[in-house]
Amino acid sequence: MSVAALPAPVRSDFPTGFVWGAATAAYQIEGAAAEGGRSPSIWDTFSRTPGKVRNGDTGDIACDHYHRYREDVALMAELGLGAYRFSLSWPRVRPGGTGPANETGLDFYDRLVDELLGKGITPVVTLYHWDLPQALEDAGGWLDRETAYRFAEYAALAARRLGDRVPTWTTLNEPWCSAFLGYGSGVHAPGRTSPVEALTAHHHLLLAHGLGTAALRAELPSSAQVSLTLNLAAVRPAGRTPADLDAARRIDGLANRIFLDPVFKGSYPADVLADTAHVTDWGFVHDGDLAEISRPIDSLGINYYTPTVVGADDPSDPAPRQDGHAGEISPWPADEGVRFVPAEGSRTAMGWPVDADGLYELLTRLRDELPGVPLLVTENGAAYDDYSDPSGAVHDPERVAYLHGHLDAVRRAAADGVPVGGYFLWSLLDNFEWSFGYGKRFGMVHVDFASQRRTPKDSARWYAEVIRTGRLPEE
Ligand code: IFM
Repeated sequence: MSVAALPAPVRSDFPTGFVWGAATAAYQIEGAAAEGGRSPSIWDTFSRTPGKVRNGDTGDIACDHYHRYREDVALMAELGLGAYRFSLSWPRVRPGGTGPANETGLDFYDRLVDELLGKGITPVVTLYHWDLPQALEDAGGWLDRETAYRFAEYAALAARRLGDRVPTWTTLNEPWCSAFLGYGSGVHAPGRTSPVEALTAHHHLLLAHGLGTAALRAELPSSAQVSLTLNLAAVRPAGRTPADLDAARRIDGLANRIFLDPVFKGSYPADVLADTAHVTDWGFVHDGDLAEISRPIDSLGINYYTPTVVGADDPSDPAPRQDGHAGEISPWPADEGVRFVPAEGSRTAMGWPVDADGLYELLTRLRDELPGVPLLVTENGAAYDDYSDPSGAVHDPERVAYLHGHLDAVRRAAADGVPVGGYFLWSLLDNFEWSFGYGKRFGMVHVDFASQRRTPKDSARWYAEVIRTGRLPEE
């Protein structure tokens, strides 16, 4: 055989076995809020509270995925996804937060998992993506450490039913948001605004992660992977003055090290404890909690959208302090003296600056600080004001450019030795974007919420081609 007859070598830009996926969350897409025995969650309550969610939107119907999951899985298969990251609705699996599992709720996830596996798509389950059963909130929510024990029980019930077919389990999605937006700035459910409560909830969420990890290990086959997903921040100082550097240290502590240290080292960072000493004495940390929280996990999920630039506050500047989370009250406990500075660059429809280097910075930092911990990019994507043109097509060149830049950052990081094993685009579908309602479209598939018609945007076709070839096209 002549050399010329050999097939062209197939060379991927990404590591061997790289997982290509997309992500969603239960409350954002499922709908069927009152079906199959599901009880209300804190987001049902919050979205019904006047003024909390734009336009009064709720997740009652959302993308109606509960009824249309077959169509959605078929779309995933058409796009060539290798994995699908979705969350279970705690109030669907264990309505009211205590007692036996709701078999009807678990039946839905059974069907979804089987549908995925039937199409060769690996299910990746998140247990908590912010929809706490309202009954547990009424009993104290994340301010009560008992909630962490209820979470572990729920984890066990879910793993018992689905653990034979789901290889990867994530305890929590973005506990920073649950604690700091839910209890700090109040822009997320349950809508509380107290720095000490934000830190208390933070600790109890981490305790839930630790107890949940143990519960999962007890139920799952030894081959199963247990993970945690954090929205870590790529924190940059606005300038080089000591005050700017100190502001960056403080926010790095509250965004990153307040999670990474307890989970991977079994301790809270001394500087964070000192910075927050006027807020709390951290008496909610009990003996043994940090040993629970630091149980080994198999990988760390990273959600990245935009960098965080901070400097020293300038009291003479009348501009309101901003942190990109839509609230007037700061989500950060003990951020006195810190000013959030908009990063450079074009912005998405969320107003978030586009900066792919932040993802590279974050991934390489984790390579250096957590040697040997496998990483997954469990969310990355952008909202734009997409619309369907008269021919029915949805052209979203900005999203394609965003994805291209961020996937290139992942490619560069992998080439520089970061053990990053996969990428999950946020999101599969346009969906309920929390306090922004349906006004912000993150999907690679457009959803017409009146008709529930799904239309893959240009970005979906682009992503499918990247998956097929394993390569990023030339710009
Ligand atoms: O929609 C959210 C998701 O639920 C969690 N991560 C960020 C996304 C975009 O805001």
